[in-house]
Amino acid sequence: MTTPDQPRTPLAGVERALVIGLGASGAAAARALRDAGVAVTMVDDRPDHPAAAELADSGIEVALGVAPVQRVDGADLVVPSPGVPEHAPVLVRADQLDVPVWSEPELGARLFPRRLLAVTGTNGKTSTTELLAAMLRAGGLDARTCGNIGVPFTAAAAEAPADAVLVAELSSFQLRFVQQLRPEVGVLLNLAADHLDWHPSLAAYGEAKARLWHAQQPGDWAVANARDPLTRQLAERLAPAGRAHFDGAGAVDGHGVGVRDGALVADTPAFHGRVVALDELPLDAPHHRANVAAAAAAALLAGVPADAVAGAARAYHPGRHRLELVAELDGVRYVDDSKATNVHAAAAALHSAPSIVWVAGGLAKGVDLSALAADLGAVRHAVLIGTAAEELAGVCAGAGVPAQIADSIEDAVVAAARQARPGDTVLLAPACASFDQFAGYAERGERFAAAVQALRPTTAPEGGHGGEA
Ligand code: UMA
Repeated sequence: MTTPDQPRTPLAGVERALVIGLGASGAAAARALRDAGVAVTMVDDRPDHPAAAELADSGIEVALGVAPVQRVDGADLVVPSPGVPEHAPVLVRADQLDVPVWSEPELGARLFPRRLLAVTGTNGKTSTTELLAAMLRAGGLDARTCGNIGVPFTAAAAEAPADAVLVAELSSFQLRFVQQLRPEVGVLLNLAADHLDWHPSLAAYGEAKARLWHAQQPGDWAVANARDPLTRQLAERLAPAGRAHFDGAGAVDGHGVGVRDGALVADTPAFHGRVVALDELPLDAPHHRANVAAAAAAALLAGVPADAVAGAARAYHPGRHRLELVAELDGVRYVDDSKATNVHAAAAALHSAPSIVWVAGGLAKGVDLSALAADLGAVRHAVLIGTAAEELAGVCAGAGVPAQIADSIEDAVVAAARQARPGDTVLLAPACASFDQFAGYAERGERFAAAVQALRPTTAPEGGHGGEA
């Protein structure tokens, strides 16, 4: 097996590879391996995957509905899709047989070396990745977002010209199986309980994320969250290169970007001083200020001029389903934060408005939801959906917050509208994954928004949102 110290041809010794999962990530890995002359077998738990025929026609062996563990023997490399948990028998077997396991970004980084900046964390990854790419583009670089954000790393890397910079959002699933992937700047935004149905423990989850820094060398930078002790400790323990910090609410010690006198202020080797005033940022929310500080630190450390960083920060609006205002009806704001798929993200959203009717629930992913009790201070009433509804009802009861359970997101919106008074925010911040009721968080957000729009003719004539039901 190659190591960072022995760069050889990227696929030396790999003649047969097993790729698990026919999704976006698996398909990108399989195509790149096939193009490099490797014999590829793809497997998927689903017996009827829609991508199977096209992949099989392109010279890849596809075996559906078979236990992947049976296919490890004889493989020189296993590339699991991110959804394959680290305790899956196929990965345990690969370990026993000493067959290397590379995530798809690890494969892409080896096959197509490019300048790379990477972002991970429990929450804020997508926004920070987008912000960072916008800052690099404002600085004149050809920055391309990829990874967990939606475009497989390998596909983006293969298409990127040699002078492009990849800005990768990487999940713990992807980072768990990296060895040589080496971002020149790697940002760890925050760490809170999530995905404990995939990782064996919170410690293992954190260590998977810290692999972002594993292959870094002198001159590279690890950027951690000054306010998050777990990320600071991981950087101190596991980051071998330079260390910097970000803080969206206070000053930082040493290198990084923090807040002083109402502005983001940087201390980096290339730039010291004021970057942008907080009141120039389009979204006034604590987590957004932290994301901008993190992206600014990474961009400045990568050599982007401060005026370009500031311009991009002023222009950036977070994407869909992230504290997105869907409508304002009779003085009630309806806000879609469907992207808040875990406790940490939902807690941040619950501090974004003074008086909230909270719509939450879904699939809890093995995480204890009781920590949310401390964040319900602004919640007047909760409407709960999905598999975790009962558990969340218990959390609300413990915190003295009235709650009810609804059968669907549509019913939940109607119930929430009945409870809301002028000045309230009806906030969809589920704290859970969506897969028990929806194809993904985007569909959940769209259905929330459609249900809000449907309120207009039906509830308004009854006096709608004006009174307590
Ligand atoms: N599969 C198996 N066995 C398993 C697990 C999965 O056969 O044990 C198969 C499934 O049947 C399915 C295929 O693998 O056919 C799907 O693979 P996948 O779920 O890993 O998803 P991809 O379509 O390849 O998308 C992945 C990421 N998905 C996950 O991490 C779950 C996408 O992130 C990412 O955008 C894409 O690669 C490109 O890099 C999504 C995500 O939900 C947005 N990420 C998680 C999150 O943000 O919380 C981490």
